Amino acid sequence: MKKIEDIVRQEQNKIGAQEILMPTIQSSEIWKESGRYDDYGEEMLRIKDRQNREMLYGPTNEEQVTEIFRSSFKSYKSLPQLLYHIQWKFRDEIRPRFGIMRGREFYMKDAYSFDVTDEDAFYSYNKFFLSYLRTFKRLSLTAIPMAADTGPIGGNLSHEFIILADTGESKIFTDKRIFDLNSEGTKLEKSSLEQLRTKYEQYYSVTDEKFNKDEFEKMVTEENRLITKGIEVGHIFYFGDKYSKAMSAAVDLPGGKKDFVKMGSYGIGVSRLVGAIIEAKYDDQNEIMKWPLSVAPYDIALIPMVNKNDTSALEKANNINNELIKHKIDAIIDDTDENFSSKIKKMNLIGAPYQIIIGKKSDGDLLEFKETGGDTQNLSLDKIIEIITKQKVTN
Ligand code: 5CA
Repeated sequence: MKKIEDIVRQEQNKIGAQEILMPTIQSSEIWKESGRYDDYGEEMLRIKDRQNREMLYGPTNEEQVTEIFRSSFKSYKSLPQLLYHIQWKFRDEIRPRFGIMRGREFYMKDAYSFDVTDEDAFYSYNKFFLSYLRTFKRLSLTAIPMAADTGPIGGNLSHEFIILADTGESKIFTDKRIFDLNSEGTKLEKSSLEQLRTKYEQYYSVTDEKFNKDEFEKMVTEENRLITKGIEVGHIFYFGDKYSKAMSAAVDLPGGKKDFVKMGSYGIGVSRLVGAIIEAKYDDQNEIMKWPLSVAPYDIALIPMVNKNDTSALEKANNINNELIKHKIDAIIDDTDENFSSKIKKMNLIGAPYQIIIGKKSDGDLLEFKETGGDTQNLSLDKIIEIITKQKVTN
């Protein structure tokens, strides 16, 4: 999860967002100001401190960040501001399911944008749109932006980023051709970002709350229609001055007037992504989980044949590991004396994307190397290091 978090962070930084860290426990006062203290209902975990003040465990941070903004920024000259944090959230979900996929406590990246005009705010929205496509691509996922409902966050412009999975909880209606698109060549400039949005929005692609049968049939020819299920890994919203007006977050404009700032919010389910990647990458027929190298718990598994009387293969594994460390390749060594086939089974599930198998007769320079689930090749350690290093660079 920390590796996923790092990629999410890097892609936020690339669009100019700044990292902050807001607390998990919030005061009810700001939620009363926005009007959501009552609206949020049973999903909010409410607690009291020793002075009997009403507090809550944050399910999201629109109010908290608006509070920080209004006490820190007074002028249009400080805008835009793109602020994010990566922090635990709590929602007392009616139906927590599938472990980390829908947990009550979960880890989220949430970002918030502040602009003077709607036009600037859409530019900010589109920056996140691009950064989400880039983030999910680096996690080796195809996440499709779909027009979505805004629910308790509010506003009228919103996209969910969804990856296809039979176990997913979101029902989606889409034009298959959207899967052929990507964000390559898009620049962090207004017109290039607008083109990116237009490119995606030319194809019908919605979640069930937005589904309209007539529109779907009119816009998508029969052979391109896809009705399936997916996992929501990200969700972005534009809601203008919904919070800034209610909470008086205004800035001075050039002519001396003041105006409420225009805001959006942008979430990625960091802990949910761990489960989503497993759903996308697990091969249940062969019982093999191959993590994308960018977030794999280990780059490579070393699987030596070990028994009490002969530890030579284990020694060899240790020597290989020392060499790998020099090249910043992170290995896990299975040093147990279990039988070989159960070791392989276990390592196939742990999911390092590469394996080296070190049997009894494994002397000489060539090693039994394979991509997890692939065919064995006999290669020198130098060659193996070269292959993995090259893969790491492209990630
Ligand atoms: N304030 C907005 C954007 S920052 C917000 O909270 N959006 S959200 O409700 O859509 O959540 C953002 C992402 O968090 C979702 O796309 C989803 O990937 C993840 N998420 C939401 N609820 C849960 C949950 N109960 N368990 C795991 N992940 C969740």
